[in-house]
Amino acid sequence: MHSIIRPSTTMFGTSKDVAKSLPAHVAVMGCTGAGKTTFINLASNSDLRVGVGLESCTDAIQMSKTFILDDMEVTLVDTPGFDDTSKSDAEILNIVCDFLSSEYHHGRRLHGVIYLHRISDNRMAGSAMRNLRFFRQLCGDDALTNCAVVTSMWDSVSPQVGAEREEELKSKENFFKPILDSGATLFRHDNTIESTHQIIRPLIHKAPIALAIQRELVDEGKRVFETSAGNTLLGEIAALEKKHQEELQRLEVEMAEVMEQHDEETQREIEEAKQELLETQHRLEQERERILNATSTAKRQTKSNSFFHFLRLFFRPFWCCIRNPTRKEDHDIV
Ligand SMILES: Nc1nc2c(ncn2[C@@H]2O[C@H](COP(=O)(O)OP(=O)(O)O)[C@@H](O)[C@H]2O)c(=O)[nH]1
Ligand SMILES: [Mg+2]
Repeated sequence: MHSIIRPSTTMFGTSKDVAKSLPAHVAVMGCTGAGKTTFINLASNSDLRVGVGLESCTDAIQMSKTFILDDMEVTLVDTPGFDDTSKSDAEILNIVCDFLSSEYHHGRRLHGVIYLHRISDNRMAGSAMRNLRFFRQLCGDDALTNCAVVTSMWDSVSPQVGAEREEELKSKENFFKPILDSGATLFRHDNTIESTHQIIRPLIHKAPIALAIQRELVDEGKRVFETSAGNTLLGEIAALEKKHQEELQRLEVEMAEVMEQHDEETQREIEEAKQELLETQHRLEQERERILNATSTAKRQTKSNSFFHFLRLFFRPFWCCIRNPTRKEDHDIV
């Protein structure tokens, strides 16, 4: 389950009065190493652990300290990237779905989502494309007006190179263009506290939203694998399994040939390659099982609620008779 860190409240902005409205929650998404935790720590004066080297260190949902911005209480939600070094995409999807469905189930909507992308990346890597796709599927196009696409690490590129990359990201159909066209706003983050607040400020003044994944899991009662994000992940696993199956068949044919030639060294190499493929196949099967068996918290709560509801319905007449045999009308009240 997600950890909730809420040790104190930090004041920013003009007034030190107690915040007037409900706390605004803003989630931060993006690749591992995009600077999500650093952004959150800076904005909220929190001390969530920041990544060192290539290892990711946020493999659970973490909440920042609550801070005051423009007289509003704000909490930022740190999410693990879909390229975590210790958890598979299915595990990350389950963690994110669990958190988002539980929040929505309890009536807590997000004010916005921030998607971070390193401008220092000289190409849109596969992991960046995957994270962007998950971000879009989890939010859904209707929620993009409450989203900010933020480029980070401007200090690691020359202003000219950064501006050229930004232009490309803005204008290409498979990068940020469709997201911006649907209402998301593009920001540059210069690693200062002022810039974090400039990005968060417009989001907290909007009405809170329901993300597509929250509607799918809670309102429509879908299981994780039936959602748009879960379905795409299952499709990817199936495509990989097919590719590996074809590779295995090719190796079998090759093995038959080298056995005829009594080439023992090549036989050993093919056997090793087969073994590796079989292990990958096994991991893919586990990954598929994870998605197929995933049930979001909200769904579990709804199920257990309906189970207890059923028990109450069933036992209520007997219980009422024992307590007060004369008040028969009570039997119908649940
Ligand atoms: N140069 C530079 N490094 C940054 C910036 N923001 C974060 N980092 C570093 O990038 C690494 C990954 O940051 P982290 O916040 O853990 O990324 P996360 O995985 O998205 O949470 C850490 O070593 C940070 O110190 C930035 O704006 N400029
Ligand atoms: Mg992090």
